[in-house]
Amino acid sequence: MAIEEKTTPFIIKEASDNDLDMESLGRDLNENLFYYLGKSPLVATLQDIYHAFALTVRKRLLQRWINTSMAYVKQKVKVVCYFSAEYLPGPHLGNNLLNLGIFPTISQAFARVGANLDYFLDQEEEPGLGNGGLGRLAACYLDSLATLEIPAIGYGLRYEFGIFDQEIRDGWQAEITDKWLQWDNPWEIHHPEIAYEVKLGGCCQTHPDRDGRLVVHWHPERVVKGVAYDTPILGYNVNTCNVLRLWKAEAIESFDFQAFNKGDYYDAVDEKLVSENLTKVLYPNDEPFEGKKLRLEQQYFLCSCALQDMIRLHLHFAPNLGDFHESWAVQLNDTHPAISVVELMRLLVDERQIPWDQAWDTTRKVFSYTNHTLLPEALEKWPLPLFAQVLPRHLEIIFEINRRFLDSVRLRYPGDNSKAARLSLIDESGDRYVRMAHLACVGSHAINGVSALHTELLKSSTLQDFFELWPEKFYNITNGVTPRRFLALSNPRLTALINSKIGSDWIKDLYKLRQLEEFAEDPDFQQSWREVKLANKRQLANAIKARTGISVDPQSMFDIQVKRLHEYKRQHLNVLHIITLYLRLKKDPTLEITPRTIIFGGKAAPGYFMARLIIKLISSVAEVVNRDPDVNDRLKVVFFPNFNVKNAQKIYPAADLSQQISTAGKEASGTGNMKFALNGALTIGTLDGANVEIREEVGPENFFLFGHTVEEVQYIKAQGYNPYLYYQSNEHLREVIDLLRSGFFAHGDRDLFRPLVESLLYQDDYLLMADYQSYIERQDEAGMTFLDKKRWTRMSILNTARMGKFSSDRAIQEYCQHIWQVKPTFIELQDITLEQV
Ligand code: NBX
Repeated sequence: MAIEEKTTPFIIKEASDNDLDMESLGRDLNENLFYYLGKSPLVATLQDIYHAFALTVRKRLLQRWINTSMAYVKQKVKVVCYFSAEYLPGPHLGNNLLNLGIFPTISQAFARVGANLDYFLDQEEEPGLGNGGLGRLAACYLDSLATLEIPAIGYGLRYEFGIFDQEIRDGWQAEITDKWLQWDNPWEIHHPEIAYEVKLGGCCQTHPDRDGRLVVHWHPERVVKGVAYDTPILGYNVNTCNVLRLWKAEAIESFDFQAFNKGDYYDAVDEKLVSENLTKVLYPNDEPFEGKKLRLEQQYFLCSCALQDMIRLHLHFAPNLGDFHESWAVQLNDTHPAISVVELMRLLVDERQIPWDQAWDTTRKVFSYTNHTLLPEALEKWPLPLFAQVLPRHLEIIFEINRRFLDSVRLRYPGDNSKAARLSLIDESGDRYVRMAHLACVGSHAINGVSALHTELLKSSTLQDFFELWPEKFYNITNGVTPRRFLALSNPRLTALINSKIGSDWIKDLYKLRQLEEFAEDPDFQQSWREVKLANKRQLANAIKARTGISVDPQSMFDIQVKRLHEYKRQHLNVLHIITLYLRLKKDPTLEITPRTIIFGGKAAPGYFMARLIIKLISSVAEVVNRDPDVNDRLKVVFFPNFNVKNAQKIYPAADLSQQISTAGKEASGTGNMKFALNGALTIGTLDGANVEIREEVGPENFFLFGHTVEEVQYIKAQGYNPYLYYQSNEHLREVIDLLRSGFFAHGDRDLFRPLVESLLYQDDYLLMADYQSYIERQDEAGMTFLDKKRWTRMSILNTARMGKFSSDRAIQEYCQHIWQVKPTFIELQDITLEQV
């Protein structure tokens, strides 16, 4: 940053609108190339230019960020802290150009010198600091918070290795270590001066203090240092620039020379390695829950660093912590950061001697909790011995919270011991566990689900006892996605077409897309709409060819399912449909069908055998179908490797049909469903998660619905579900299963897919067999509808036009109003002098 001595001692230059003109951008780009990277344009690589350019843009963000943080401090605003163990922000450069409003000018400037901006954007390694929907939601929410000018900090972990890169080898998933930091990360600012000590393990002792009060001392087994790395998060078309603050674990002393002299060199190095291990790697399992000690340590490390940071910031400007809850609202992104409820109590009670009741009142006012799953196997519960080993003091505090909580429960439900046992923070039905969802509920003033259906199910099943106890604490806030990244940035063609009709206000107010409805039947508009889709499909077809070698026809229907691999998401139901179509073509090679390209993408948790096997199944079916002359290119199957944010931005805009086919009651919300529909894809889906609301918004006539409802699923299971009966009674289903188990797709190997087939025939927890027939019927209808170009295009336009509700801006406004009680703060861009600081 250019700091120059002038009349006042220091002035940060160019903190005004003219920092976005081409001259100043060009000058900074050259300077960064020369003086930061030490390169001349003659020898600079694409990566060098990307880097110099990123630094040029970052400078503009920092100017806005400093203005923003100073305004927050001066106006003593309430700040939202989003606590999340995962973030999937995607590449930053393109998004920052968009939000600064300079994407078109930059793109043209590159074109003028014969360069394609996309090549430079492509250089960026995305931070894969999350598994899937939950981490991406956190990133969408940071974008909306900044765009809505809400003071906010995202707190998370700076994993050195994020989610693995996926390759497909011989049809199987191979995991490659993610190296997102290998070229240095120009977006982050390392703050070694913002660091906190985090204690782990050991034991606790109680001593009287000078006044005779009992004080607890925690004697940890080890202490790790958390260091801040900040990434600026700029809003769209505003000066608000918030921050994503990620913590890296380091050893307390970076190198212990004394130990070296004493001959303990390896111990000293060991200590460093053990400490740094804490934030080495993201756990690549979404669900089910796995009780690993290092993961508990990671969770606690995040919470302790974040809360210590908030307390430091608070005490910078306030005399004490008495009004802490008036200045901060913390959202817990699932239970991963739920230990922060206990950590805040410890910091207030043990470290600042605040009376328990006051501390508890503050804590409950500060926290609120979002639940993202109903799957019982995904709920976090830590074995007591493990918990005691890592966080001995926290366990004591949990016992005390629980004692007081259960006392109040007993008063409310006299004599109902089973109620108390069900609500308890400790599961004592067998081995003892700490139930993190219960801790989050008790320690929060608000609890929310992520779609209307999910919230209803939370209230009637997973958190039923809590709902009965505190109905006023429950809210639904249906998820949303940012229209900036997932339409304006990723689909420039559609954006230009929409803008030509209704202007660009929809980027900040997605309900404005409704104005497109009046053009839904306009032949010229329809024609342009189809041309845009076709161009996007061509682009994806090229990427598919480059990544997989498979040629696909852009005129065919692009029928896409991209999301984490999971049995409940039923990618294998999609495969049953492919085999059904294949068999039809084999029986009658002259059959007229709608040509389809069925595209899959998504990662499987490395230890999830069935999910990995489903990837192998998709690849194996693809191998047979794609080269069978009887099929004659009318059916193509593609597994697009390494589905991440960057690839997603190419995929959503090219979809005709979006597959959202989870078993009803299993997908909390889904957000891919929203991204597809926003880009004009029609959905084939079940009444699950946010599909229900998407269908309501777009109209049932513009949505291909199939499958059993939640109530029907419950009923079928209660009756004693027998999937084998469906196999026996449905001839087509039987042919599909028989072909699968004959070894036809496995070079004659009858064993390869046996686990899948047997699970379907004899277990079928996710009701594929029960939903098969209605799925096939709706797929047939989708295929027929696609041939009616006018009708399809109308439906597609109406899907986009009616997506207003699914903007993350709407979701964040609801959080602000109902849960956080925070308001926007307008940020003016001005020069800053050191005197002001
Ligand atoms: O959160 C997802 C849900 O499955 C989606 O339905 C929902 O739309 C999305 C956002 O609300 N959950 C999810 O992505 N979970 C994880 O990624 C996860 C990560 C780590 C972990 C457990 C779950 N230990």
